[in-house]
Amino acid sequence: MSDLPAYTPPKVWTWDKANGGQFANINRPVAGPTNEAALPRGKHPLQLYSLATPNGVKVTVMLEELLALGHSGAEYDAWLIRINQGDQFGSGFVAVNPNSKIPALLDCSGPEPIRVFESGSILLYLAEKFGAFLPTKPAQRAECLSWLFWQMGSAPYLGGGFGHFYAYASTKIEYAIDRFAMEVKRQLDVLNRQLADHPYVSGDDYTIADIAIWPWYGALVKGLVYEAGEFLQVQEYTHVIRWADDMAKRAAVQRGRMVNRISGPLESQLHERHDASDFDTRTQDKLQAPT
Ligand SMILES: N[C@@H](CCC(=O)N[C@@H](CS)C(=O)NCC(=O)O)C(=O)O
Repeated sequence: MSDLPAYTPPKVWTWDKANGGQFANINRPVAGPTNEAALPRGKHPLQLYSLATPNGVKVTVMLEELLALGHSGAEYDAWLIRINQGDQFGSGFVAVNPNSKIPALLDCSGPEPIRVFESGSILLYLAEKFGAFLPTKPAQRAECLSWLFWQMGSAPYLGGGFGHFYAYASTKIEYAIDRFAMEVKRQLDVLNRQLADHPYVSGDDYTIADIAIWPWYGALVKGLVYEAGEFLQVQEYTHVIRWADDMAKRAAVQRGRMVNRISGPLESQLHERHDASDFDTRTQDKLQAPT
């Protein structure tokens, strides 16, 4: 049982600015821009404004996979949005995503730019635009979209629920950690059962469902998020681990996870990507090397 003092909510909630923990500078109860800041634009048809969190990595993996398939129209500029510094509240970013969260995409290939926000929506938009990684037969397409939307509905329990209370909250609340650990283990079991019978999440083909799910649940079973591998006993989910390992071997996945990455080994960090050659010449180990 928790020994925290009992809390009785007041009649009307008020914002205690100081109570935001390590996210105090970005959490607030209102939307909209806080400052004027235009977004940069590069030369490619697609402009991505992002950071290599699991939601951001989904999109850079998708773009690298499209390029690997030969879709030159998927060439992109990836600009870094430092969410801990509040870049997502600049007026330019809010114009592309009124929800002030990465990733956000601007498709400048047509007469007027098209904005796309929400990682699932971006994956679907790109899959439809290029006719790739989304099955065309109705049953397979429905299965793929079901898993894509499963991810979008499930990951907030993992990130905002389990991850927040287990790793980030300044006070460890047993009730909250129990509730979300149970749900995350249930989600892992859902995936494990599916992957026991199928090479990929939605069946025989590699799709946007795999691309959406891997950065969250693939990383989780490899013990890479929230240092929670032992706590959740992730080694039990053997089929998810097999699939995560297969995914990690893909060259496009390896490239995608480097883009907009600002932590980890310097050779894995490509803060901005404007050209395919940047992977060889502009990682942080190269940029920081003494000349
Ligand atoms: N449902 C959204 C979630 C995006 C999201 O939560 N992005 C986080 C980083 S992973 C963010 O930008 N947070 C900044 C903030 O909340 O101010 C999606 O899948 O695109």
